[in-house]
Amino acid sequence: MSQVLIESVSAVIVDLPTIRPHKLAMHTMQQQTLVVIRVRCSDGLEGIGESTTIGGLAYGNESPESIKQNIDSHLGPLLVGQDSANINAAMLRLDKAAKGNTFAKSGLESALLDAQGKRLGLAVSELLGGRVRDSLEVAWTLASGDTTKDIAEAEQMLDLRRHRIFKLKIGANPVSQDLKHVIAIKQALGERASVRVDVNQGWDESQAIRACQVLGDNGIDLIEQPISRINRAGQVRLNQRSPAPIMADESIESVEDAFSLAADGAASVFALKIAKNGGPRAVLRTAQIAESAGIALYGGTMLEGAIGTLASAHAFVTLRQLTWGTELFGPLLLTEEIVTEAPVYRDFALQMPRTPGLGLTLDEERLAFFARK
Ligand code: MUC
Ligand code: MG
Repeated sequence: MSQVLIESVSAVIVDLPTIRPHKLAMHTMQQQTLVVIRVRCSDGLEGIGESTTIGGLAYGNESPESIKQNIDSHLGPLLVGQDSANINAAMLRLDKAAKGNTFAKSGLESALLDAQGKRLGLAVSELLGGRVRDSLEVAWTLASGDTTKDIAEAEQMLDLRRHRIFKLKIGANPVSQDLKHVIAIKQALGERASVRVDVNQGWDESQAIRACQVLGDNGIDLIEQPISRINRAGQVRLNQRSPAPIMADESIESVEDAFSLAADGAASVFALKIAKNGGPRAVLRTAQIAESAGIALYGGTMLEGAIGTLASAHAFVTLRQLTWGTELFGPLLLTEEIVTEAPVYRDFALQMPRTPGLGLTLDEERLAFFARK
């Protein structure tokens, strides 16, 4: 078989409305911005990928605009003319020429996997070695900023059998106010739901010591990134003394970060995110580090739309154990879709397609409508 070459790479910024404002410690989202990547190959096939972050530069080192610019100017041209079926060689070429840029690389790796899956008639999870489950439990984030509204939203999700795990975004308000908010929600939901918090680095160690104790004593199951990713020694100390497990999220900006966190004993759970590792294959390297170190896994999100969500999910369904489930609810936070068939959520879980590639088709009209001009 003659080589199939990459003919073009393009990136388009897409702004989509959210069902409500989504309040995080560092940013309130009024909409979500996706970067949709298309890789066209000489056999006429196209792979699609997504590189999405939260709040411009509020969350990470890459913004939608920088992702597009770096793909257009640097990463895309490096791929054009390369063998589209050799994903190892393509990603190695990018890693040699470009430091970091894991969000941009993740969308490109996803698109290459999508194209290769379509070519071979295999779902991306099969390309990654094969799935060991067909669905993934999905948590919902309560982040309206209002305790009563959050409780009503959780009750609705339980009634619909859509979610029974809730993550509360805290860290922006005074600690005592946040703790009152969390305890009120846990008391309202009781044993019907798992309640967890994500502080998004909002506390310092002196605040976190007491807050983690209170959260653990009040039945909160998991505490995500309570303090700054920079304060490694503090994370190690908190991980030793918190009664509820500590999960690393922002602390992992690469596979190498995952290794050093594991070596230091800085968390007992890792949030896996394709965007922060450089793609669905890269995130599995972090998962392997965690598994070897006895660290539990959670399938994280950067609130991607359907493409990034399924790219993540295809990697996560290959994992032996996801003790803490996933939060792959991004498409449900959006009021609009840019694919012809939205991912299916049923019985508290995302149901995985078996169709070739990621299992998605772009809706060209809707994509053109929502693409930033
Ligand atoms: C984060 O920090 O985990 C994931 C879910 C959500 O609501 O925000 C994101 C980012
Ligand atoms: Mg987080």
